[in-house]
Parts: sequence; structure tokens; C-alpha cells
Amino acid sequence: EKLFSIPLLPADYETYGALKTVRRLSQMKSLYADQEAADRLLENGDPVIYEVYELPHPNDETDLLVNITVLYPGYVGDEPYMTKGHFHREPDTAEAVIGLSGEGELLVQNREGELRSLKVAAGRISYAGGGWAHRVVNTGSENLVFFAVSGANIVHDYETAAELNFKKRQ
Ligand code: M6P
Ligand code: ZN
Repeated sequence: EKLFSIPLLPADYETYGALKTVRRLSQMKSLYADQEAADRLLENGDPVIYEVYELPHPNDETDLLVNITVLYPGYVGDEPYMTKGHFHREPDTAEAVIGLSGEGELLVQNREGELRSLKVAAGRISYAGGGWAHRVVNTGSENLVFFAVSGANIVHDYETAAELNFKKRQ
């Protein structure tokens, strides 16, 4: 449906038919610096790191991707939980992150290796223009819930972003 008005809440997204993707530690283990700490966590289960709620949409350049993500609080060693992080494949378009609750950072790194950190909090917008790989880190002790908007025709490039190894610096 190309016209809608719904609350910015995961439950309302689900009622509206959102696809929920659950990301567990085992699916992104190699991205964390402390592999032994990750192995220890995995011995006691496979923690959910984050959940993405994506409304059904056409992959059309005239539409927008309007996701809500719930990023849980926690650490792998001394590294806070984070999303996988990605570039957008060409055309490398922008993305905006609007905090709904909790606090964290939008970590971005470009292809020249420049690393920047932008604050994510309720009522703030953080904007990553094209060419910046982006990931969100939960630096707080509560769920970090954020809304992200990008072009609906983006293709996630996780491989190039993983090579950057962009991290929350302590
Ligand atoms: C935000 C957007 C999505 C992304 C999600 C999880 O909602 O950036 O496009 O899928 O975060 O991030 P990632 O794909 O890097 O795991
Ligand atoms: Zn993106």
C-alpha cells in the first residue's frame, strides 16, 4: 500500500505486516574483536543482538525503506552490541537514522578509511550521506530503538563494510 499512517512502534509495524528479521550473535560473530568472549557467550545460548522490522515494499527507486530496529544492550567482551553494518551498493545513497529510545552511536567509515561517530538518541536525526558505511552501536543499558530511512532500492554490501573493521573505540 502506498499510503499509510501508523505509529513508529515495532508492535504496530508487525500488525501492519512487517517482516521481522532476528540477528543473533552466531550470524555476526566474526565482526566482534574478542572471539573468545563471543565463544563463551555462545556456549550459553545464542543471544539476539537486534531485530529489524521492515514493512513490505516494492524494491522501487521511487519508494522508501522505513525500518524500525531494536538493538539490545550488551557486550561481547568490552565491545557493545552493534548492527552488522553495510555500504549501499552503487548507487551509494544516503540513510538517515532517527532515535526513538535508548542511546548509542551511528558509526560511519568511508572508503578512504575516515571513521566518524554520530550520536543516536530519542528525538535526534543522524545522517550518513552516500559513501559512508554505517552501523549502529548500543552504548547504553536499555534497548536502542531507531527508525532508519533510505531509498527502497538499496542493496546492502556487507562484505566491503566488514573489511573496514569499523569499531566502537573505548
Ligand atoms: C537499519 C537499516 C537497514 C538495516 C538495519 C540493520 O534498519 O540500515 O537497512 O538492514 O538497520 O543493519 P544491518 O543491515 O547492517 O544489519
Ligand atoms: Zn544502510
